[in-house]
Amino acid sequence: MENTLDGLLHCAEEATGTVFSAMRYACLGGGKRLRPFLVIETARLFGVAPRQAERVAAAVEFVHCYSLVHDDLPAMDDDDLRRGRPTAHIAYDEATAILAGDALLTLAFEVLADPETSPDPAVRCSLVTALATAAGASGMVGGQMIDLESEHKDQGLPEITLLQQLKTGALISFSCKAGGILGGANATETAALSDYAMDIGLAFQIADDLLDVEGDESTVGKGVGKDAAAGKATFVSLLGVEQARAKASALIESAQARLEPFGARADMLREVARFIVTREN
Ligand code: GRG
Repeated sequence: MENTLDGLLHCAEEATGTVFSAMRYACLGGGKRLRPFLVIETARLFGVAPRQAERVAAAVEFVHCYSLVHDDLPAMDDDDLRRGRPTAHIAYDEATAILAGDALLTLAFEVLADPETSPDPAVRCSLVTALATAAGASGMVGGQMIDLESEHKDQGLPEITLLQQLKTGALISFSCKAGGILGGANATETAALSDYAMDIGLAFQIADDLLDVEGDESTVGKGVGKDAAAGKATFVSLLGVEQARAKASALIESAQARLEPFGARADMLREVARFIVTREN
Protein backbone atom coordinates (compact mmCIF):
# COMPACT_ATOMS: atom_id res chain seq x y z
CA MET A 1 0.00 0.00 0.00
CA GLU A 2 2.83 2.39 0.85
CA ASN A 3 4.43 1.70 -2.54
CA THR A 4 1.14 2.33 -4.36
CA LEU A 5 0.55 5.62 -2.52
CA ASP A 6 4.16 6.65 -3.08
CA GLY A 7 3.98 5.84 -6.81
CA LEU A 8 0.76 7.81 -7.31
CA LEU A 9 2.13 10.83 -5.45
CA HIS A 10 4.96 11.24 -7.89
CA CYS A 11 5.81 14.81 -8.86
CA ALA A 12 6.79 15.49 -12.47
CA GLU A 13 6.67 19.28 -12.31
CA GLU A 14 9.38 21.23 -10.51
CA ALA A 15 7.09 24.28 -10.23
CA THR A 16 4.38 22.43 -8.27
CA GLY A 17 6.85 20.59 -6.04
CA THR A 18 5.69 22.21 -2.79
CA VAL A 19 2.11 21.03 -3.08
CA PHE A 20 3.27 17.49 -3.92
CA SER A 21 5.60 17.58 -0.95
CA ALA A 22 2.71 18.56 1.35
CA MET A 23 0.47 15.85 -0.20
CA ARG A 24 3.19 13.26 0.44
CA TYR A 25 3.63 14.54 4.00
CA ALA A 26 -0.11 14.15 4.62
CA CYS A 27 -0.32 10.63 3.17
CA LEU A 28 2.92 8.75 3.67
CA GLY A 29 4.53 7.30 6.76
CA GLY A 30 1.61 7.03 9.16
CA GLY A 31 -1.98 6.01 9.64
CA LYS A 32 -3.54 2.62 10.12
CA ARG A 33 -4.66 2.30 6.47
CA LEU A 34 -7.99 0.91 7.68
CA ARG A 35 -9.94 2.04 4.62
CA PRO A 36 -7.41 0.63 2.10
CA PHE A 37 -7.39 -2.62 4.07
CA LEU A 38 -11.18 -2.87 3.78
CA VAL A 39 -11.07 -2.27 0.01
CA ILE A 40 -8.36 -4.89 -0.50
CA GLU A 41 -10.02 -7.51 1.69
CA THR A 42 -13.51 -7.05 0.23
CA ALA A 43 -12.05 -7.16 -3.30
CA ARG A 44 -10.25 -10.39 -2.38
CA LEU A 45 -13.64 -12.02 -1.71
CA PHE A 46 -14.38 -11.69 -5.43
CA GLY A 47 -10.93 -12.58 -6.77
CA VAL A 48 -10.25 -9.03 -8.02
CA ALA A 49 -6.71 -8.40 -9.32
CA PRO A 50 -4.66 -6.93 -6.42
CA ARG A 51 -3.38 -4.05 -8.58
CA GLN A 52 -6.94 -2.84 -9.24
CA ALA A 53 -7.92 -3.10 -5.57
CA GLU A 54 -4.76 -1.23 -4.51
CA ARG A 55 -5.60 1.70 -6.78
CA VAL A 56 -9.11 2.00 -5.34
CA ALA A 57 -7.61 1.62 -1.86
CA ALA A 58 -5.22 4.50 -2.62
CA ALA A 59 -8.10 6.67 -3.87
CA VAL A 60 -10.05 6.31 -0.63
CA GLU A 61 -6.92 6.91 1.45
CA PHE A 62 -6.31 10.13 -0.52
CA VAL A 63 -9.82 11.33 0.34
CA HIS A 64 -9.35 10.31 3.97
CA CYS A 65 -5.99 12.15 4.20
CA TYR A 66 -7.48 15.28 2.60
CA SER A 67 -10.26 15.22 5.21
CA LEU A 68 -7.72 14.99 8.04
CA VAL A 69 -5.65 17.88 6.63
CA HIS A 70 -8.71 20.12 6.30
CA ASP A 71 -10.21 18.99 9.63
CA ASP A 72 -6.97 19.99 11.42
CA LEU A 73 -7.01 23.55 10.03
CA PRO A 74 -7.55 26.51 12.40
CA ALA A 75 -10.98 27.14 10.82
CA MET A 76 -12.10 23.63 11.80
CA ASP A 77 -10.65 21.58 14.68
CA ASP A 78 -7.42 23.61 14.96
CA ASP A 79 -5.12 20.69 15.78
CA ASP A 80 -1.34 20.69 15.73
CA LEU A 81 -0.74 16.93 16.14
CA ARG A 82 -1.79 14.19 13.72
CA ARG A 83 -0.38 10.68 13.37
CA GLY A 84 2.18 11.58 16.02
CA ARG A 85 3.67 14.54 14.19
CA PRO A 86 2.85 18.18 13.33
CA THR A 87 -0.28 18.64 11.24
CA ALA A 88 0.17 19.70 7.60
CA HIS A 89 -0.59 23.40 8.17
CA ILE A 90 2.02 23.49 10.96
CA ALA A 91 4.66 21.65 8.92
CA TYR A 92 3.90 23.84 5.85
CA ASP A 93 1.41 26.71 6.12
CA GLU A 94 -2.35 27.06 5.95
CA ALA A 95 -2.60 27.90 2.26
CA THR A 96 -0.37 24.99 1.27
CA ALA A 97 -2.35 22.61 3.50
CA ILE A 98 -5.64 23.72 1.89
CA LEU A 99 -4.20 23.21 -1.59
CA ALA A 100 -2.67 19.84 -0.69
CA GLY A 101 -6.09 18.69 0.61
CA ASP A 102 -7.83 19.92 -2.53
CA ALA A 103 -5.27 18.16 -4.73
CA LEU A 104 -5.57 14.87 -2.81
CA LEU A 105 -9.34 14.94 -3.27
CA THR A 106 -9.08 15.49 -7.01
CA LEU A 107 -6.25 12.97 -7.40
CA ALA A 108 -8.55 10.31 -5.92
CA PHE A 109 -10.97 10.70 -8.83
CA GLU A 110 -8.16 10.86 -11.40
CA VAL A 111 -7.00 7.47 -10.12
CA LEU A 112 -10.49 5.93 -10.18
CA ALA A 113 -11.24 7.19 -13.69
CA ASP A 114 -8.04 5.68 -15.14
CA PRO A 115 -8.51 2.45 -17.15
CA GLU A 116 -5.72 0.89 -15.06
CA THR A 117 -8.21 0.83 -12.16
CA SER A 118 -10.68 -1.25 -14.17
CA PRO A 119 -10.91 -1.98 -17.90
CA ASP A 120 -14.72 -1.70 -17.61
CA PRO A 121 -15.96 1.93 -17.94
CA ALA A 122 -19.21 1.07 -16.08
CA VAL A 123 -17.20 -0.13 -13.08
CA ARG A 124 -15.08 3.04 -13.13
CA CYS A 125 -18.24 5.20 -13.28
CA SER A 126 -19.78 3.29 -10.36
CA LEU A 127 -16.64 3.76 -8.28
CA VAL A 128 -16.48 7.50 -9.06
CA THR A 129 -20.16 7.98 -8.22
CA ALA A 130 -19.93 5.96 -5.01
CA LEU A 131 -16.84 7.81 -3.75
CA ALA A 132 -18.24 11.22 -4.71
CA THR A 133 -21.46 10.46 -2.83
CA ALA A 134 -19.60 9.19 0.22
CA ALA A 135 -17.22 12.17 0.35
CA GLY A 136 -19.62 15.00 -0.51
CA ALA A 137 -22.42 17.01 1.07
CA SER A 138 -24.63 13.93 1.52
CA GLY A 139 -21.75 12.07 3.14
CA MET A 140 -18.54 13.08 4.90
CA VAL A 141 -18.70 16.85 4.20
CA GLY A 142 -22.35 16.90 5.31
CA GLY A 143 -21.39 15.10 8.53
CA GLN A 144 -18.60 17.58 9.17
CA MET A 145 -21.04 20.47 8.68
CA ILE A 146 -23.50 18.99 11.20
CA ASP A 147 -20.58 18.42 13.58
CA LEU A 148 -19.43 22.04 13.33
CA GLU A 149 -22.97 23.24 13.99
CA SER A 150 -23.57 20.84 16.88
CA GLU A 151 -21.24 22.30 19.52
CA HIS A 152 -23.13 23.13 22.72
CA LYS A 153 -26.39 21.85 21.18
CA ASP A 154 -28.60 19.32 22.91
CA GLN A 155 -28.03 16.15 20.91
CA GLY A 156 -29.32 12.65 21.56
CA LEU A 157 -28.29 9.25 20.24
CA PRO A 158 -30.26 9.50 16.94
CA GLU A 159 -28.58 12.82 16.07
CA ILE A 160 -25.10 11.60 17.01
CA THR A 161 -25.62 8.36 15.09
CA LEU A 162 -26.63 10.23 11.92
CA LEU A 163 -23.73 12.68 12.25
CA GLN A 164 -21.20 9.87 12.61
CA GLN A 165 -22.73 7.74 9.86
CA LEU A 166 -22.04 10.65 7.53
CA LYS A 167 -18.78 12.01 8.90
CA THR A 168 -16.83 8.77 9.35
CA GLY A 169 -19.23 6.01 8.30
CA ALA A 170 -19.65 7.08 4.68
CA LEU A 171 -15.99 6.54 3.69
CA ILE A 172 -15.85 3.26 5.62
CA SER A 173 -18.99 2.16 3.77
CA PHE A 174 -17.47 3.08 0.43
CA SER A 175 -14.35 1.07 1.33
CA CYS A 176 -16.41 -2.06 2.03
CA LYS A 177 -18.66 -1.70 -1.02
CA ALA A 178 -15.79 -0.94 -3.42
CA GLY A 179 -14.57 -4.54 -3.44
CA GLY A 180 -18.06 -5.62 -4.48
CA ILE A 181 -18.23 -3.00 -7.22
CA LEU A 182 -14.87 -4.14 -8.61
CA GLY A 183 -15.85 -7.79 -8.33
CA GLY A 184 -19.44 -7.63 -9.60
CA ALA A 185 -21.13 -8.60 -6.31
CA ASN A 186 -24.74 -9.81 -6.46
CA ALA A 187 -27.57 -8.18 -4.45
CA THR A 188 -27.16 -10.46 -1.41
CA GLU A 189 -23.40 -9.90 -1.28
CA THR A 190 -23.79 -6.14 -1.72
CA ALA A 191 -26.33 -6.00 1.12
CA ALA A 192 -24.07 -8.08 3.38
CA LEU A 193 -21.10 -5.75 2.80
CA SER A 194 -23.26 -2.69 3.30
CA ASP A 195 -24.65 -4.00 6.65
CA TYR A 196 -21.16 -5.02 7.79
CA ALA A 197 -19.91 -1.51 6.94
CA MET A 198 -22.73 0.15 8.89
CA ASP A 199 -21.88 -1.87 12.02
CA ILE A 200 -18.12 -1.38 11.91
CA GLY A 201 -18.51 2.32 11.04
CA LEU A 202 -20.47 2.98 14.24
CA ALA A 203 -18.16 0.75 16.29
CA PHE A 204 -15.17 2.67 14.90
CA GLN A 205 -16.66 5.96 16.06
CA ILE A 206 -17.50 4.65 19.53
CA ALA A 207 -13.90 3.40 19.82
CA ASP A 208 -12.69 6.85 18.71
CA ASP A 209 -14.86 8.52 21.38
CA LEU A 210 -13.46 6.12 24.01
CA LEU A 211 -9.89 6.94 22.94
CA ASP A 212 -10.68 10.64 23.22
CA VAL A 213 -11.69 10.07 26.86
CA GLU A 214 -9.28 7.32 27.95
CA GLY A 215 -6.31 7.48 25.58
CA ASP A 216 -3.14 9.53 25.98
CA GLU A 217 -1.79 11.83 23.30
CA SER A 218 1.50 9.96 22.76
CA THR A 219 -0.24 6.62 22.03
CA VAL A 220 -3.24 8.00 20.15
CA GLY A 221 -1.01 10.25 18.03
CA LYS A 222 -3.42 13.22 18.12
CA GLY A 223 -4.91 15.54 20.71
CA VAL A 224 -7.31 13.91 23.19
CA GLY A 225 -10.09 15.26 25.43
CA LYS A 226 -11.18 17.56 22.63
CA ASP A 227 -14.85 16.54 22.49
CA ALA A 228 -15.51 17.35 26.14
CA ALA A 229 -13.54 20.61 25.85
CA ALA A 230 -15.66 21.63 22.86
CA GLY A 231 -18.89 20.66 24.67
CA LYS A 232 -19.71 18.02 22.03
CA ALA A 233 -22.09 15.18 22.75
CA THR A 234 -20.55 11.79 21.86
CA PHE A 235 -21.54 8.15 22.30
CA VAL A 236 -19.47 8.13 25.48
CA SER A 237 -20.94 11.31 26.95
CA LEU A 238 -24.46 9.99 26.24
CA LEU A 239 -24.03 6.33 27.21
CA GLY A 240 -21.14 6.37 29.68
CA VAL A 241 -17.91 4.40 29.21
CA GLU A 242 -19.23 0.94 30.12
CA GLN A 243 -22.38 1.07 27.98
CA ALA A 244 -20.46 2.56 25.07
CA ARG A 245 -17.94 -0.29 25.25
CA ALA A 246 -20.78 -2.85 25.40
CA LYS A 247 -22.49 -1.25 22.38
CA ALA A 248 -19.24 -1.38 20.39
CA SER A 249 -18.78 -5.08 21.23
CA ALA A 250 -22.38 -5.87 20.21
CA LEU A 251 -21.85 -4.05 16.90
CA ILE A 252 -18.72 -6.09 16.21
CA GLU A 253 -20.54 -9.36 16.82
CA SER A 254 -23.32 -8.20 14.52
CA ALA A 255 -20.77 -7.15 11.85
CA GLN A 256 -19.09 -10.55 11.96
CA ALA A 257 -22.44 -12.31 11.52
CA ARG A 258 -23.27 -10.15 8.48
CA LEU A 259 -20.41 -11.83 6.59
CA GLU A 260 -22.16 -15.20 6.63
CA PRO A 261 -22.67 -15.33 2.81
CA PHE A 262 -18.87 -15.35 2.37
CA GLY A 263 -18.07 -18.14 4.85
CA ALA A 264 -14.47 -18.55 5.99
CA ARG A 265 -13.19 -16.43 3.08
CA ALA A 266 -14.22 -13.37 5.12
CA ASP A 267 -12.28 -14.32 8.28
CA MET A 268 -9.82 -11.44 7.81
CA LEU A 269 -12.75 -8.99 7.70
CA ARG A 270 -14.05 -10.57 10.94
CA GLU A 271 -10.62 -9.99 12.48
CA VAL A 272 -10.47 -6.35 11.38
CA ALA A 273 -13.89 -5.76 12.94
CA ARG A 274 -12.42 -6.89 16.29
CA PHE A 275 -9.31 -4.73 15.76
CA ILE A 276 -11.51 -1.66 15.29
CA VAL A 277 -12.61 -1.75 18.93
CA THR A 278 -9.37 -2.99 20.50
CA ARG A 279 -7.05 -0.51 18.73
CA GLU A 280 -5.04 1.99 20.75
CA ASN A 281 -4.78 4.73 18.14
C1 GRG B 1 -12.84 18.36 6.51
C2 GRG B 1 -14.45 17.59 4.74
C3 GRG B 1 -13.81 17.39 6.02
C4 GRG B 1 -14.17 16.32 6.72
C5 GRG B 1 -13.54 15.92 7.95
C6 GRG B 1 -13.26 12.54 8.89
C7 GRG B 1 -13.36 13.96 9.30
C8 GRG B 1 -14.28 14.80 8.57
C9 GRG B 1 -12.60 14.48 10.27
C10 GRG B 1 -11.61 13.72 11.03
C11 GRG B 1 -11.69 14.10 12.46
C12 GRG B 1 -11.75 12.91 13.30
C13 GRG B 1 -10.58 12.72 14.18
C14 GRG B 1 -12.78 12.09 13.25
C15 GRG B 1 -12.89 10.90 14.09
C16 GRG B 1 -12.80 9.63 13.33
C17 GRG B 1 -11.66 9.60 12.40
C18 GRG B 1 -11.98 9.79 10.97
C19 GRG B 1 -10.45 9.37 12.84
C20 GRG B 1 -9.26 9.28 11.97
O1 GRG B 1 -9.30 8.09 11.22
P1 GRG B 1 -8.25 6.92 11.50
O2 GRG B 1 -8.22 6.58 12.96
O3 GRG B 1 -6.91 7.70 11.12
O4 GRG B 1 -8.50 5.80 10.56
P2 GRG B 1 -5.51 7.15 10.56
O5 GRG B 1 -4.53 8.23 10.92
O6 GRG B 1 -5.19 5.84 11.21
O7 GRG B 1 -5.68 7.02 9.08
